[in-house]
Amino acid sequence: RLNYQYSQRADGLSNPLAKALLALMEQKQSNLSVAVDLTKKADILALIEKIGPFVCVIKTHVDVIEDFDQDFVQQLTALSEKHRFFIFEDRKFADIGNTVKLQYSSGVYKIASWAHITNCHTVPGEGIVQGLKEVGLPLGRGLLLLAEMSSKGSLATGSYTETTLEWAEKHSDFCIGFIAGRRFPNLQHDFITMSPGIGLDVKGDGMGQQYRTPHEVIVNCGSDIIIVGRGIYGAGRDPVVEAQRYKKAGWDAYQERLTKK
Ligand code: UP6
Repeated sequence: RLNYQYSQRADGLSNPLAKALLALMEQKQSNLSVAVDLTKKADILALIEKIGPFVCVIKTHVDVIEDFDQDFVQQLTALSEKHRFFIFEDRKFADIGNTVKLQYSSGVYKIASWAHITNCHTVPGEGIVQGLKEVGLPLGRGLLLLAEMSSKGSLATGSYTETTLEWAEKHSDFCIGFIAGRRFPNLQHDFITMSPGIGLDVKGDGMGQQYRTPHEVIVNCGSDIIIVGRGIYGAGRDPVVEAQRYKKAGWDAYQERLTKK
């Protein structure tokens, strides 16, 4: 499957959102997701307006937005339609099934009502996937399981990661893939692998984050989507220039992988 084009792989995934995402990546020639970790609504929307044309997924952390409101959701949704990208709320749910159902559907954010994709830790057990699925599947949403983390000293390794893969296989109607640093071989179903901790210029952030290049992650490790945050809009950077640079780096790496024997 490493040599398959994203669009060819769409047939092998059962979740309609996963199919649509793979098709969009091929159309936009982008495997770039930008992690928009800013705290003001206007700054976030202005950044997305600029970089929207270059991304397949915009990743949010809505709980850091100081002036979050329903208008933000409407504007974000309008931008996702205008520039054609999917919205991934990086909520990292981590509670029992019943609680995550409420956190996903209700409260201030009502994440399930607008985020195409969300994700969860598997530390509480399989019930977390069941709970989120009850809310998300009827809405046509997709879930990513955190199989690994990019940060130093992460405990998501070994048998933790292995069991996470089993649950994804079991719930492949709703689980579209993983947050991980590499593609996992020998799975029954095909999944989309999204990798954070991507940087072309620096190796870390002094708080445990570890950066690798798009080439390393896509070509050497078989991941599908690079997630880039501060590399795009960090101090002194021009987000449009950087978004194009990371888009090219990610797409060139994918092209190289397709030709790899
Ligand atoms: N993220 C990681 N590592 C993980 C999972 N998620 O960095 O294992 C998320 C962070 C942040 C983004 O929450 O939003 O990816 C990375 O941002 P950066 O490129 O600015 O480091």
